[in-house]
Amino acid sequence: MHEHQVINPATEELVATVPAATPQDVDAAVRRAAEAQRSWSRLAPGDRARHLRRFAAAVDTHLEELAQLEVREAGHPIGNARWEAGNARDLLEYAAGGAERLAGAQIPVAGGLDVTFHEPLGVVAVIAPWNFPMPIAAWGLAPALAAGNAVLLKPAETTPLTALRLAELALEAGLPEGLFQVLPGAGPVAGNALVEHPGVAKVVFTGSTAVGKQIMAKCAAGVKRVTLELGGKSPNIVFADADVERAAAAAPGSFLDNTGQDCCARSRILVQRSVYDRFMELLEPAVKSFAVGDPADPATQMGPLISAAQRERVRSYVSETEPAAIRGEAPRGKGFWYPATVLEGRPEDRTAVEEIFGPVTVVIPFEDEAEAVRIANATDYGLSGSIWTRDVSRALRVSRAVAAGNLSVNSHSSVRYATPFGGFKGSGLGRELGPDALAAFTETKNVFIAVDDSEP
Ligand code: TXE
Repeated sequence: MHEHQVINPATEELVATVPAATPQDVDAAVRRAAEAQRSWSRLAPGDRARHLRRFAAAVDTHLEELAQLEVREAGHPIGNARWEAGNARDLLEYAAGGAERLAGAQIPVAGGLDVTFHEPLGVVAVIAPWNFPMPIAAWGLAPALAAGNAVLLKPAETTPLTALRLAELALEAGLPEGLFQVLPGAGPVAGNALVEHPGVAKVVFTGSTAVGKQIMAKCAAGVKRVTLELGGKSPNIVFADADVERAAAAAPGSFLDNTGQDCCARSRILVQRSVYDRFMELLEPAVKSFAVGDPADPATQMGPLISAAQRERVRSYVSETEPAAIRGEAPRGKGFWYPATVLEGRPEDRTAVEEIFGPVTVVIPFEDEAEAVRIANATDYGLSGSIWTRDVSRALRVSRAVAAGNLSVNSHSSVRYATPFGGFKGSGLGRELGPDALAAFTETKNVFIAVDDSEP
C-alpha cells in the first residue's frame, strides 16, 4: 500500500506515516457519503445545526491537541496554530446557525404561487492545501454540511494529521458515519479521482493556479460545480499621507505570518516616493525583530517553510532580484528555514508579479495615486490588498479601483468567518465564508403552483 510520510518542517523528523487513498478507496467513500447524505439532508435544519454545534464543541475541547498537531505537521508557531483551530471551531458554529436560516423565497407571479427551495448538491469534495490545513478544510466542510451535503476532504500530502483528527472528532460528536470522510493521498491520484468521480457534485479547491486550472477544465466536462481559491500577489499600498510609523510597524506581519505561505500575504509593498526612505528606515528594525525559531515557543512569530522543495522555490525566485535590501535571521541546521527577505524591485520583475509563497516581499516606489493603482493591478492575481492613508476619500477610491476581492484600509486583516472571501481574476472563482457561504453548496429550485386557469 502506498503511504505518505509526514515530516516536521522545523526538525525534519518523521511525525507519522499515513496510508494514501487509491481511486478504489475514493469510489467506496463516495458511495458511503451518498448514502449518509440522503438521511442527513432530510433532517430538520435545527437537528443539523445541533450536530454541527456538538462538532464545534468537540473541536473546542480538543483545541490545544489540534494546535499542537498543527505545530508538528506544518511547523506553525503555536499561537498561530491555536488561532487556526479556533477558526475551524468558529466556522462550524457560524455555519450551524446558517442551517436554520437557509430560507427560500415566495415570489409574486400571476396565476399561482411561486416558491424557491435551496436544495443540497449531494457529495462535495474539498481539496485542501498545506498552508492553513484546518481553517481551509473548515471553510468548505462547515457550510457544505450545514446546507445538507456530505463532504469528502482530501488534505495535502504534507499535512493530513489535523484533518484525520477532525474526522474522528466529528464521529465522537455524533455526526453520522460516512457523512464526513478524510481521504489522505496524492493530488494526482486521490484528488484527481474525486474531481473525476461522477458521484461528486462539487469540488472546492484551494491550491496552485496550475492545478486549479486543470480541475476547472475537468469540472467543465461534467458541468460540475467548482469553487477555486488560487493564491495572490497582494499589494500593500502606503501613501505619503498615511501614519507611516504604523504602516511600517504592521508591514512585517503582513508578509511574514505563516512564513509568507499565505494566499493573502502582502508580497508587494508600494510606497509613495516622498516617504520611501523613511518607510525603509522604519521597516528594517521591524523586520529584524520578528521572532523566528522554535514553533512550540509561544514567543515565536515565524517558523520554517513547509518543505525542502518550497525552500528551493523561494531561493530560486529571490536569486533573481538579489541583493536583498533587508534580511532577517534564520536558524541553521535541521529544518526548512528561510530568513525574512525584503527586495527592492520594479513592477515588472518576476518576483513582483508571481506568487513566491515564502517570507519575501518586494518594495516598489510610486509617484501618485494613479500609478499606485496601475502597479497594484498589474498582476494576474486579485485576492487581497491593503491601503494605508488618512484620507477617507482616497481610501474608498483606491479600494474601488484595485481589482481584488478583499481589501483593508489601515489594516492587513483579510479573513473573518462572517465576511465573504475570494478572488478576482486569476485568484479564483466564487466566494467562501460570510453570509452567503451556504448558498454556494445548494442548487436553487423554483416551483410554480397554478391556482387558476390563467397560466397553463
Ligand atoms: O500546490 P498544489 P503545491 C501555491 C503556492 C505554492 C504553489 C505550489 O504558490 O508555492 O501553489 O504548492 C492537490 N488533482 N499555493 O504544489 O499541488 C494537492 O494534493 C486534484 C497557493 O502544494 O496545488 C493538495 O491537496 N488535486 C495556495 C492541493 O491540491 C490535486 C495554497 C494543493 O496542492 C492535484 C497552496 C490534481 N491533479 C499552494 N494535484 C493558496 N491558494 O493559498 C495536486 N492536488
